[in-house]
Amino acid sequence: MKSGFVSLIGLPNAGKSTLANALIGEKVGIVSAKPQTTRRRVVGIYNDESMQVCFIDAPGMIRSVNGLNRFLECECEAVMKDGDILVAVLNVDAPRLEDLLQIVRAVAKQKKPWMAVITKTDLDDGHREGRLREEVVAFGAPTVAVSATKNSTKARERLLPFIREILPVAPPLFEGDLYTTQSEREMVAEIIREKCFESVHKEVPYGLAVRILKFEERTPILKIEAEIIVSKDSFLPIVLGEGGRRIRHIGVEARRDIEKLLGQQVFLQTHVKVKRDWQRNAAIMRELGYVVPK
Ligand SMILES: Nc1nc2c(ncn2[C@@H]2O[C@H](COP(=O)(O)OP(=O)(O)OP(=O)(O)O)[C@@H](O)[C@H]2O)c(=O)[nH]1
Ligand SMILES: [Mg+2]
Repeated sequence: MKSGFVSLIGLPNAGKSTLANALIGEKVGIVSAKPQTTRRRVVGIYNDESMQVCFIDAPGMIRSVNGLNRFLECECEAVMKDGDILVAVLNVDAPRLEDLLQIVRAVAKQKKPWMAVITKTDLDDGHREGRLREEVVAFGAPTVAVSATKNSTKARERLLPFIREILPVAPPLFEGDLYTTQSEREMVAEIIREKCFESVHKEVPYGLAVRILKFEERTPILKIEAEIIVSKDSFLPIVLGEGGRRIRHIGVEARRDIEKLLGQQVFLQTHVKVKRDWQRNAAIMRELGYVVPK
């Protein structure tokens, strides 16, 4: 039996969460067309008869000195340290080849078993893939190319044999039926954040967070109360929308996904609250779980 943690490292918006979801076959991490969607690491678990792979989906690699971005940078670095194996996720649509090579160098530097996955190949005429392969070959790591959205089954079939090859021999770390280490509360908060992102991402790029205030198991309906936190007064009417239309839409979309996730009827209440500059407020950041290690 083989088992271990496999960290997905790439640029923001590289398609790491999409790839993780495709490999696991369940939606464990939220996805959006905007960079910096993933904030805290998400562990998604793949099981079969001969291995258990615990994929760690991380925020994209960025450089920053403070606030939420500093947290994202630390989280990405920590994930690189915590993985037994690293996967450099290289998106062919990255604006600069050099940025992808930086990912490759950062991953190779860790001196751990690693591989490269060239992703979003459906967006490429083969040119960028070819260039990347030429560069990565010098590092001596196995490389596969996939599209996680066009054909996720094929992506899984291509990638998993390589992972199996480099995964350490070890007993499974988690029960076989578990596919993520996130709690239901955390997943629910993330689903709501995803719907907010989809709805208001142009106007409220990064100043938004979600926390669950109540999670009351009351059969047959589960009652959930969530708070959408925004960092500026001017964001409040944007999230609410005209006559509360937007927040209602977010609620409807989120509830649909939450019910699918939990397999039960849900009553979801959402409030929007302004906490000015919460990204620079250590106490709120801590409460949201965005803690920068000392
Ligand atoms: N065409 C195409 N789009 C993809 C593919 N994989 C992901 N995407 C899209 O790329 C965007 C970013 O995907 P995410 O999975 O959120 O990317 P990420 O690397 O997790 O991003 P962060 O969490 O922000 O660092 C989304 O719009 C996805 O639908 C792919 O193989 N092909
Ligand atoms: Mg992500």
